Amino acid sequence: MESIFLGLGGNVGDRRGFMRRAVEALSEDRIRVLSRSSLYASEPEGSDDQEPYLNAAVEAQTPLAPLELLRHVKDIERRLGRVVRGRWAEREIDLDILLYGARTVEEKDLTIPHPRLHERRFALMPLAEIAPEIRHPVIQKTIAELLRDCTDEKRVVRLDVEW
Ligand code: PH2
Ligand code: MG
Ligand code: MG
Repeated sequence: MESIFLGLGGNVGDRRGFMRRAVEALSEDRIRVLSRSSLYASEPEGSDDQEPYLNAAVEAQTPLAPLELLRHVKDIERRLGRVVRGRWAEREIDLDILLYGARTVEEKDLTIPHPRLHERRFALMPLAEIAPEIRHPVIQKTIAELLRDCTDEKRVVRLDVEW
């Protein structure tokens, strides 16, 4: 079965608790989490007056099709207590589908690979930790190469903590 990669992020409340509970919730039903990256602290992208984020990436397998997976992760965000705010607003927990095997998806509510993955150090750094050799199916570079070539200047720091 092909691997999927999810990006996790949040910058409100008990950030590490939300990240931990997100992985637990993912593992509960129809998703097998195979590996997870370290936690990363990152400067907020898109808005300067927000708290720093925690970010991470996980590798998983699932029988859910891409749009089913999207509904499923949105449901987990809701259950964990994500408050609905604007698009670039702060958030308790954000679960993004970064890659779904080598598939490309172009739907109204879902683009895979994630359209900003290659531009975001906070997404690439955790992903490169667990999947450096995976190739981006559109850009055709590996994740390690995308990270090497990434010009995003926002700071991202790997944290040496259990989670
Ligand atoms: N997510 C965003 C907007 N900005 N910045 C960081 N550092 N990490 C994020 O996960 C993030 C962001 C929208 O999803
Ligand atoms: Mg996001
Ligand atoms: Mg999202």
